[in-house]
Amino acid sequence: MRLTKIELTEINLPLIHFFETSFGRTYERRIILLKATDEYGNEGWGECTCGEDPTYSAEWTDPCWLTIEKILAPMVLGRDVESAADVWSLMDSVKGNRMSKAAIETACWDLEAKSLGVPLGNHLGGNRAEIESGVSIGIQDTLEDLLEKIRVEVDAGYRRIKIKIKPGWDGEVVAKVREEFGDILLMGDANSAYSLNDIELFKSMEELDLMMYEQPLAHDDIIDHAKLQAQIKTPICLDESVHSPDDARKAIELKACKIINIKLGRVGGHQQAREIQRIAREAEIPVWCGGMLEAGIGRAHNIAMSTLPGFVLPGDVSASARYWHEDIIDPGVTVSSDGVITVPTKPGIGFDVKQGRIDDLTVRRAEILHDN
Ligand code: OSB
Ligand code: MG
Repeated sequence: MRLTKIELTEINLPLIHFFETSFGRTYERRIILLKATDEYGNEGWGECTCGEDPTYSAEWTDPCWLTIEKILAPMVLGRDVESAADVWSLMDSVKGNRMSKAAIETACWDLEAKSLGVPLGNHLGGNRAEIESGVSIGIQDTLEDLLEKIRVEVDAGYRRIKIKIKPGWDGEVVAKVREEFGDILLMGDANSAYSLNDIELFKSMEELDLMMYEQPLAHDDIIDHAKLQAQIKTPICLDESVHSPDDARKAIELKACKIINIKLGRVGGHQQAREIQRIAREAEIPVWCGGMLEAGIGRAHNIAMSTLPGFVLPGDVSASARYWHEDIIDPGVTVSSDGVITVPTKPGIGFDVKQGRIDDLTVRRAEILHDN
């Protein structure tokens, strides 16, 4: 594979409903889309999953744009690699910046799968025809709002409900949800809002039978999570702390978690995600696919990744209509009344990209060519 052109497009896409985590609220996404073209004119799409500000991770829209345009695209363009699986290694000398790298790397996987005429999930080594879908529900203004939101999603058939927690919106809220909805699959995501000083809170919530506590402690921590996990039965799931296959190996060795959330952007693309999935599977650690409020291209990549064998728990990949009035792919992602997404069977990401919709939402573009 040899890329000849990388096109960047920033779109601004308002969310139907704000999304609030322990670090703040998002009303409108600023999303970088990436189109890669090879020497034969094959094309592939990727989406940079960074946030609008550096609160979930250090990466955010403006520096990601520059990093792709000035650093990563020139490293990849014109270079010959055997396959998409080797694109990661072209960017090896750059530290961090995994969401930026993933935007390029995932586009190369789409391009390659399309040029071979196979669905991306199969090309990655996955074989599921459908994936189980869960929802992530942000912090709401009132408990009533939260219960109402959960009711809608439970009635829609979603297989698992995740709610965001933070100090002041935790034990009592989770207890009310449990009381109202009985034995649904329920979990809490803290986005690193707590410390080891809160250990009594996590112990007191044990009786609420959460499937897992997602990233309770610091975004860059593994060791304190191991200390917490040693004192509670509820599984800890790491999100923010696992960037690489080595991070996953260390977290598993130290018993810092019993479950891992894999996000394509956070880990740097499909090759890294596959590797983390393999390591977790060997250690019998279940993984699931997280979400970053992606538009359709990112959502489609998440669906493909979720077909890999280690993805045994329902993920955060849910219907486009929960987020957008109109998605940038056709059709939008839909979820059946029994909570599954049918994996598309067309080549590559398996959805058509709506160029007209993207044009309407575009605020800037850049084209990076290989000049030799
Ligand atoms: O921690 O999983 C997270 C959204 C933005 C940043 C971090 C997270 C999330 C979600 C939303 O939980 C998942 C989704 O619906 O895309
Ligand atoms: Mg999370």
